Amino acid sequence: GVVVTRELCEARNCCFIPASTASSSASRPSGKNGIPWCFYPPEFPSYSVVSLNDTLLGQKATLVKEVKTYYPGDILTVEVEMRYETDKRLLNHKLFSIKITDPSSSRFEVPISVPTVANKTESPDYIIELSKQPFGLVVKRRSTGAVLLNTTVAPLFYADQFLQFSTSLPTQFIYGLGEHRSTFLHDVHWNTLTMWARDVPPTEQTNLYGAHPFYLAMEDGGNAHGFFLLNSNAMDVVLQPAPALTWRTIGGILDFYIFLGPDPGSVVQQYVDVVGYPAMPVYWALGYHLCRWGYDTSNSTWEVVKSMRNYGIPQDVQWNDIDYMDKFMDFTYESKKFDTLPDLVRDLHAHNQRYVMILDPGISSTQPEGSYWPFDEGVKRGVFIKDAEGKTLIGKVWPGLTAYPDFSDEVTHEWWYDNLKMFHNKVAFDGLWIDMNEPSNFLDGSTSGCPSNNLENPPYTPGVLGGLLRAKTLCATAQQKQSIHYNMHSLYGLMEAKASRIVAKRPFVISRSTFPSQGMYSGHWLGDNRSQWKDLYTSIAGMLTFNLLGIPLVGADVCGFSEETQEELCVRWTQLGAFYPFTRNHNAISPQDPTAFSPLARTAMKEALLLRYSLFPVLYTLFHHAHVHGHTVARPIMFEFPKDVKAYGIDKQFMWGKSLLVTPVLDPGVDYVDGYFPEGLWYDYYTTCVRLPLDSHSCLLSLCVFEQAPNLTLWVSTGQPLHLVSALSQDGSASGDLFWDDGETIDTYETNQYAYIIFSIAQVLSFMFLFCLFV
Ligand SMILES: *[C@@H]1O[C@H](CO)[C@@H](O)[C@H](O)[C@H]1NC(C)=O
Ligand SMILES: *[C@@H]1O[C@H](CO)[C@@H](O)[C@H](O)[C@H]1NC(C)=O
Ligand SMILES: *[C@@H]1O[C@H](CO)[C@@H](O)[C@H](O)[C@H]1NC(C)=O
Ligand SMILES: *[C@@H]1O[C@H](CO)[C@@H](O)[C@H](O)[C@H]1NC(C)=O
Ligand SMILES: *[C@@H]1O[C@H](CO)[C@@H](O)[C@H](O)[C@H]1NC(C)=O
Ligand SMILES: CC(=O)N[C@H]1CO[C@H](CO)[C@@H](O)[C@@H]1O
Repeated sequence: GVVVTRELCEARNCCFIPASTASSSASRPSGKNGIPWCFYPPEFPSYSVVSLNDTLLGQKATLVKEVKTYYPGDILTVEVEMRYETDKRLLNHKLFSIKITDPSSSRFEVPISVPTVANKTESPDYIIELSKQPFGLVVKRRSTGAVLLNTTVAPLFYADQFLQFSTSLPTQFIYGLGEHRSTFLHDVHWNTLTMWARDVPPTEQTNLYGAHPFYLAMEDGGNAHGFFLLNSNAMDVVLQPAPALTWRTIGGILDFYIFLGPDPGSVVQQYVDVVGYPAMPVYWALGYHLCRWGYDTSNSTWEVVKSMRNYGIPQDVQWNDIDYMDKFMDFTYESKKFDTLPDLVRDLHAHNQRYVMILDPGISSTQPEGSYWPFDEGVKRGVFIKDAEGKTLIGKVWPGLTAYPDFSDEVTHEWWYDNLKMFHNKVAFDGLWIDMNEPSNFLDGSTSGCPSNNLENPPYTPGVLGGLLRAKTLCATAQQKQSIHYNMHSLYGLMEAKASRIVAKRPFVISRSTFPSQGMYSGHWLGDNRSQWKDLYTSIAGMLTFNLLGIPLVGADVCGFSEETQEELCVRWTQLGAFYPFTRNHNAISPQDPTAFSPLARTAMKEALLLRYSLFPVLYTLFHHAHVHGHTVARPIMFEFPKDVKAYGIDKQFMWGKSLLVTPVLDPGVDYVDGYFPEGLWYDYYTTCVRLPLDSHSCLLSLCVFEQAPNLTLWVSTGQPLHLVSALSQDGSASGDLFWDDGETIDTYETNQYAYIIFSIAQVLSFMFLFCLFV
């Protein structure tokens, strides 16, 4: 981080409070805990409102600043458009959005489609107060008066490469702001979260694979609100103990949304309504996935599959990492060591299992002309990202020197599709794992470096790992169809995922790099973690955060990716992983699939996976609600108990939906768990839930949870009878639901090819009535 000194601070006309003299009684946040504090004085040059007019959807203001600040490219006149949005759906009166632009020249805007609204709300849930001189905005919750946003605490900056505003926060309880490795609840004590997609093993205080400028906040009294800055440029989000938050981005515009909730689940729904609803996954996406970097041959990959079958351990999907490729080149397979790959895939299909392999964006650029169609054809069609001079930019990844497809261009999507189709004719894969799409580069920028200018070396560089925008990626000046890489960088994974959804049935894509709206196109795994107990624990926060970001199909590498796992850790991880929405065992060193361990461990893992398979109807129904209503699948306890402040920091337990609470073992050498149970009547799923066997022709029921007889694959399991597992509340009632369709046809909900069944039980005078409603 940047060292704050009196000189640096005062050079910017700011006030400085050294760490030692800071007084904790001051109302202004001061240099507590040895951290000095630099802030803008009230008289710092800022914008004033010079005109304010009503519009169809709200108001429009012109802001003018008289005096330039020290940032180059200061824009002295900006326009603010405030929209009091309403919508025919659930979001009525709950959304307020603001767009601040430069009226004299158009600036980069993130190319994702957000809903356009037609009408202005007449009775919003919020009150807006505009401060004219200096410009500032206060947003209050009408029902409680809580101040959700107050930007008058610091001046607005709107320079070409430096856009900043700050707000006080009504709470210390802030979540979201991915992708970072941290506890689920963020620390607001001088915590800078930098966003800029980056290939790096998950590390604290570091920008990771994806960028998600969205937070959810819990207010006093259990209300929740959300805030989304739709901006893809490199940025810092600085959490301060006041509590306060500063957004600092180096490009684009300021375009933000406030979601009024008022409960946390509704905030996520309102966010997802803006960025896009997650796709309904193909049913087998929810099965057990097995992968390894280091299967030397297709035969050894196959051996594991056969061994899993022999031991009766569920497995729906087998994967390969880059080992399968010929010299690590996309759309090839190593014909000697992986000679039987097409046969393996046929065998998987014959057993109702699936095959997924990795694809990296980098396309080898050094093969003899005429020998590697993907590159030759790509050059011909002009699909690759260009350097500042218009030549194909060359970087380096696993196959050596590579060019990078520009997925912001439709032409590239066609070329990508053609490649996939040709490869599919050889190896009939079922889904794609798109890795290295930050995009990752073993070099900084390109083989020939990058130009020296203000895009490569902006006046201010956020706290990105490596200190340079081009660190282990492409030059900021690289040219893409829709804009320069400086603007497009963190969108690469999103655009590649979009290009990769190309099959007739529901596509299966797992992406490392992600951006808001990614859930429409892919799931995500939490990256190259380690086989350590700490990584087991932090995976829960990662999973919960991505559910909050509208990407519910998420999980960590079960048993850990790097370093050697231990048997006990791997058992515990499989038990937790059985409750990841997406569960894949993957690693880089010795085999760590369930069959590699002792009979005791193997059996424990098998039981955990059978439990997951028996709960498939629950999980599948939760994904339906994510797809249609923007609900979370795995969710923090506080989503269901928003008034219970004790639940706000919990990230060692989580829930599936409303009624299933998971309390995993996260420490070595223990055979018990300490968990928190919010008020209510809780049943032990294993011992006290009532199981009523019902065949599939009867009325199907779901209350506490819903089970099916598990089997080796979900295809077989879903043909088994369903059981109702009921857990009644104190008054003897319970309810639940089930979504059921063919599991793979696209848009079954949208085209009415599904069954949706709602159940409720009421107990009157010791008779139990079962109600069943088919919708
Ligand atoms: C508001 O209206 C006035 C007078 O009609 C006009 O001069 C001004 O440009 C308008 N301002 C904005 C922000 O549209
Ligand atoms: C907008 O308002 C008009 C007129 O009051 C109404 O007919 C229309 O249905 C509204 N549209 C939406 C999306 O609410
Ligand atoms: C907003 O912040 C300013 C500056 O700290 C403060 O004077 C003002 O009272 C705040 N407004 C509200 C509504 O809290
Ligand atoms: C894989 O197994 C097949 C069938 O047993 C065999 O013909 C082939 O040689 C093996 N491939 C390798 C690389 O060992
Ligand atoms: C799968 O189903 C078959 C046939 O019903 C049964 O024999 C087998 O035991 C089941 N496997 C498991 C793991 O439950
Ligand atoms: C190989 C690998 O991914 N290991 C990394 C795991 O993460 C730590 C930091 O959290 C790195 O130091 C390791 O290199």
